[in-house]
Amino acid sequence: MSALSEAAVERYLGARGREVERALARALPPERGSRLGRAMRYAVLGGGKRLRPVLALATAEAVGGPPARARAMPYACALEMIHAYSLAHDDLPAMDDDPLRRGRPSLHVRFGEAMAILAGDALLTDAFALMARASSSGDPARRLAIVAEVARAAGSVGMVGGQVADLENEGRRAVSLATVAAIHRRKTGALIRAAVRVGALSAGATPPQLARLTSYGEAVGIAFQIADDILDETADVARLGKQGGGDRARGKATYPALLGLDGARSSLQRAAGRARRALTGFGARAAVLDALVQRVLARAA
Ligand code: GRG
Repeated sequence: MSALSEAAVERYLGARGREVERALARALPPERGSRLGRAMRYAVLGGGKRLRPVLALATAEAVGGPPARARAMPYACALEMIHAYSLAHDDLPAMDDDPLRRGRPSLHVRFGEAMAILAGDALLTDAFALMARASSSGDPARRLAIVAEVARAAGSVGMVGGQVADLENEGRRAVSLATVAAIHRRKTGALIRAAVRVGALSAGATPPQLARLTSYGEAVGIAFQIADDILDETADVARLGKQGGGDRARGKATYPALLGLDGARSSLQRAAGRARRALTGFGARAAVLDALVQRVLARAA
């Protein structure tokens, strides 16, 4: 696989990010329409790394080139709308009770609790409508497989189930590494895995390609979570001069809490290695997927 220069990766991610922003702005209800529409736009637009949609687009491109990337856009937007709903609901007083999101007041702080719940509900529902309407990927059976994939990743066996498991384990002593890994596989990993698989499915990946890309998506999901935990931990150490704020302070078991910072960094490296090895065989077309792994690593460096 030929490595991309830092500048080329920057250009690619910048271009994809702008495309995603434009497509999201079109997919959401208009700004002037209603307070609900404004709340939905506030939750989605104006922030966020857009990791999930960019993963979906870059995977589609790795399989089928730029035309496949364009066809994957409705699915990429739907994944980001679901991600935005999950963050809005996660910030609610009944969950993490977080007044800030992406450097701004959280949705419920800005629009009120009831509207934050309803805007999240509407984002989730509209995401499925967007995928159901996505005629660009042709074959209705393929579209149905994608919709089922996203439903599985977002629902009771995926993200929501993972969030429930996380809440149930809060404050418990001696949570094992296996439990933490299982929670994150569902809570954050499932949607990241789905982003990769949706990109692959929409581009018509062969079963062996899909299997390799699934391994990539699973390893990226793990790497992303470990990096997030490390960032949380090191930011707290820098800010508060002590170990463990963020999730750890809320009584949640994290990778650094279980493994120590060095152990978490080693696990992160191993997950990144698995992700990169899964791309063998895709050649230069997977250079962006490879660069995204490097990005995840760099965040926690
Ligand atoms: C409430 C149904 C429901 C689910 C919530 C994903 C999730 C489940 C909660 C998010 C809590 C959290 C902060 C998890 C850590 C990892 C994570 C998902 C961070 C946020 O994702 P990024 O970094 O966010 O991709 P941006 O803002 O860049 O989109």
